[in-house]
Amino acid sequence: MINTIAVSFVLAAAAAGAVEAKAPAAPVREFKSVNIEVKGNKIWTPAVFIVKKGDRVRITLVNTAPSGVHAFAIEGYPGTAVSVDNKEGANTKVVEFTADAAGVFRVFCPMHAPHVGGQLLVLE
Ligand SMILES: [Cu+2]
Repeated sequence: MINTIAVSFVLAAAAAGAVEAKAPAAPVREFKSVNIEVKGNKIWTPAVFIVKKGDRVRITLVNTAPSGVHAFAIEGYPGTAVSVDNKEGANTKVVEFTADAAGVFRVFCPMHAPHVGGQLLVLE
């Protein structure tokens, strides 16, 4: 009788463990990048984002450049393009996506060609 109860308890515990053994969610890689201006050069800094394929990526963008609105986009990742105002209280936007393709992708401001660019590196 005691053995039967003990076996039942072990089986129940094993079943409970099996329910909890789900695949872990992809990690979220968080970044904050600020747009600054140095002697007329507009720069998102940091401008290099290194993640692994499958990661969820969240980049908070803050525009402090006095020249006005600037944009942010990652070539090859549609949906990452946003414009960010520089007005206090309205100068932050969040870009979020899944890094589902490995490689090197250009980060740039679609509004201003001479903007200092960056890179998204998605590792296999
Ligand atoms: Cu710009």
